[in-house]
Amino acid sequence: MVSIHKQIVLITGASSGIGAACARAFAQAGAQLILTARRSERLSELAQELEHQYQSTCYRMTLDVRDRDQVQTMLAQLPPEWANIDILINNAGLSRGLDKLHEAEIQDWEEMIDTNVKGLLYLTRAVVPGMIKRQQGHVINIGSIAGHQVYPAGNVYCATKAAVRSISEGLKIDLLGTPIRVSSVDPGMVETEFSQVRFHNDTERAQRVYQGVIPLTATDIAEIVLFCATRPAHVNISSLVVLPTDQATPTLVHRRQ
Ligand code: NDP
Ligand code: 8X3
Repeated sequence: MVSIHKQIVLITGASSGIGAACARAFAQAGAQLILTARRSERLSELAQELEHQYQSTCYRMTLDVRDRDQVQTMLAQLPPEWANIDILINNAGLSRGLDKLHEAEIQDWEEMIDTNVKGLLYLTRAVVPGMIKRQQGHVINIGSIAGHQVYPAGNVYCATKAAVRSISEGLKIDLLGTPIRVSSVDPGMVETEFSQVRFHNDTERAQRVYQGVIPLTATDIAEIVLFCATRPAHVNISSLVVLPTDQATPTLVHRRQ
């Protein structure tokens, strides 16, 4: 395991779920964290927790990844001691709705495409040139099983995660010959606020997603992301699909009564 002590790690979507779990795992490993999301109160609470528990140094950045100008400005205005980002974890993302394509809300598509694809691209475009200049860096994208297999009514969400998969592949190819690594961690069912967001705060429907199943936890994924980041420099975990044991495909799930 290679130390990431004092490395600067920018995590998008750190206010919840997998992003918050990554923040905890990387803080415990001694990294310095740039925590970003839209909900600033959540970021403040998390930063306080990490500062208290791990004596971490955190920089909070209230950021909507869909806002290209905001991404560019806020990244360009980072204080010099935070500007040299070593690890970018592109985690911010969401699904909206689970509807047949011809019946879905177009606004839901806009939100998914703007966040999962364009937001990830904006961050990557802003951060990677510095990595190339410094000849050091690692981009870790959170994809999904949905990027590998399409499921009924998953249409646009699956398309965004297939796009993430292609972007990870493309970036890896474009960075060949540099020491910069690109990894994609692609989970199946993880119990977070994901389904709550997907179903527009229909809590009962969200809970049914995980009924009778032992899903992955955000911490399970964070440990894997940390594993990717702590391999020796010549090792790149290129793409990794991780499912609960109770899940074989997006739709084949073993449920206990
Ligand atoms: P959560 O809903 O718990 O977390 C999503 C995070 O993304 C939040 O911190 C949210 O912060 C942030 N986010 C959403 N939209 C924006 C935006 N426009 N700008 C900035 N941040 C944003 O879900 P998960 O932790 O499960 O999701 C994290 C990633 O994992 C997503 O990319 C998701 O697609 C992926 N994934 C999830 C799986 C699951 O089963 N849970 C399985 C496979 C992949 P805020 O609202 O404060 O801005
Ligand atoms: C989240 C997992 O199967 O709901 O990406 O698409 S799934």
